[in-house]
Amino acid sequence: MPNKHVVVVTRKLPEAVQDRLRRDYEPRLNDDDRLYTTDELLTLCEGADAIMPCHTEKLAADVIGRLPDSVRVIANFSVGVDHVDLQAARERGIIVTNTPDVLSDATAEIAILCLLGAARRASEGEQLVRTAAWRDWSPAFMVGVQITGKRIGIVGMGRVGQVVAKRARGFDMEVHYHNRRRVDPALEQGATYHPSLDEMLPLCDVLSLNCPATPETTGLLNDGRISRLPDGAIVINTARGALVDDDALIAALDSGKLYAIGLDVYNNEPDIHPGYRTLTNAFLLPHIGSATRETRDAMGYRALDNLDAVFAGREPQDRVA
Ligand code: 8YV
Repeated sequence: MPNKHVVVVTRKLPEAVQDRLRRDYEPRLNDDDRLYTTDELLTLCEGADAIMPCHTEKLAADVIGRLPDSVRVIANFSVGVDHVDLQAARERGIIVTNTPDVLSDATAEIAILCLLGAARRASEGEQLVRTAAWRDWSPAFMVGVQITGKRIGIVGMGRVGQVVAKRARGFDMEVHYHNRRRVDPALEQGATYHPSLDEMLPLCDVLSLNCPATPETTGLLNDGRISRLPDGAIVINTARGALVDDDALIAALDSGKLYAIGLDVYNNEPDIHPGYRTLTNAFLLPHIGSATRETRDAMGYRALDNLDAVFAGREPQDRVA
């Protein structure tokens, strides 16, 4: 039997995924689930054929440049690939793959949680109960905003955006979207396409960010764009923190321009902008969009399917570089 290919697995993956890795590869596992330094990672990669990283490993151009020649493929355990310098990988002839589709439902669930959590003041309410500060009930107590029948604008009508739209329809929301291209009308399900983001913004009672972080989308939600939203709008972000200008968002929450936000992703996770922590109108989650047992297994299998394809000499289905 030929030697098994060596795979560096940067974080502890679900047991079933690690079992398959042990069966088909020679994995270098991280059972302590410790975040490797770049130097540790590069040392671990000596003689390895592949890396299975998460978004916690920043594979910038200089890191890719220092990878040993043996590494032929980076099979990400994530759909987002903003942590990998794809051009640098291409230049070194390293194949890069991601894990689309399998996390769309889980991430859309968290988008709806962010939406409801922000609109119905879930953080505040939970705090009141937990800290025994809940004293009374009155008609004016903990009044939030109803989302049923409101307008939602989705930025990025890809796989996740489409599921968010579907769930939003369950709340009778009117769906608008901005995307680089109009999606197939059969997939729109009555949603209105806006080629211009700026023109869509005044229609958004709720704005949901669902596009990848790229140089073009970095800082997309800035002061100017926030000012185009209706007063009292709600913003939710389950994509990437880089899409948002934190100072502008925090200022808009402070001033009351925005009613509330629901965030699952941030710039510089987990050391997020401290301004978010004290805002009562912020519903904040720790990047758990894909964190369900079912989805994490499926992400691992999908990454392994990609690895299997590369080592079998086939084109991996989720090649991004
Ligand atoms: C993952 C995500 O948990 O897949 C992505 O792009 O943002 C998350 O849902 C994480 O990135 C895993 O590496």
